[in-house]
Amino acid sequence: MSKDALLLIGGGGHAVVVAEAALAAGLALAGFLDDDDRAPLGRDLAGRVERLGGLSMFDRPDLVGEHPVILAVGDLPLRRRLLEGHAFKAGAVVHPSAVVSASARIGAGVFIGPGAVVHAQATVADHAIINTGAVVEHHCRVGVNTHLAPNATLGGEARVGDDCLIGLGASVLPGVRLGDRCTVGAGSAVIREVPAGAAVAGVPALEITGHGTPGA
Ligand code: JB2
Repeated sequence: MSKDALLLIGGGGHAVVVAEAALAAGLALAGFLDDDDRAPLGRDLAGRVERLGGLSMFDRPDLVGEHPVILAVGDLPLRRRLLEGHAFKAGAVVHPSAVVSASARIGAGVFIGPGAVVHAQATVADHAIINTGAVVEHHCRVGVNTHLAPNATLGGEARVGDDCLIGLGASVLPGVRLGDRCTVGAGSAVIREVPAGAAVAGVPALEITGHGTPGA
């Protein structure tokens, strides 16, 4: 197995999407880590990728030290926990149908899904997910471990902090800022600044409480 082959952390639905995108981009897969020996990835891509150990990177430090790694679970707090305390080389996956400006800055371990667009001078920080069909307009910043769910759109110069979830089809108007750990409900339109840790939903998006996970 080549040292360049990608190790996926997780074997659920998101991992299947990341693995297929990696293969479409011509990357080799080393395998995946998941506690569940019946995780969907092993079934859906049978013969092309196999489970090599439990979900924690501590389970296979040999593989984590040798291969580029991508977090392939969707749950943001879990992703953050998996990141903590590990030194590893992160590998990015960009689906070949995504459009990424030559002037955009793409961090380590980022996933950019089919049909997504990242425009001029945008920054996508480490371990962010720009999921299927999401749009990051010019001069935006997407924070570390932030997830733009499918078809979410950031207008030009919007800034989203770390560990945020921008839900399916949600829009953030140009220039609007969101702090760290925000959640935006599916289909929302965010028209003004959102403070760190807040959950907002609706058109226009208003702060909500007792929200569960409205985003994805
Ligand atoms: O504590 C845990 C945990 N420990 C192991 N929480 C969660 N959520 N998952 C854990 N796992 C492993 O991560 C499970 O064994 C499972 O194989 C994997 C999560 O897979 P699942 O298919 O449940 O979710 P996902 O993270 O791959 O996909 C979610 O996020 C995507 C972005 C789904 O909501 C998808 O619909 C979404 N597109």
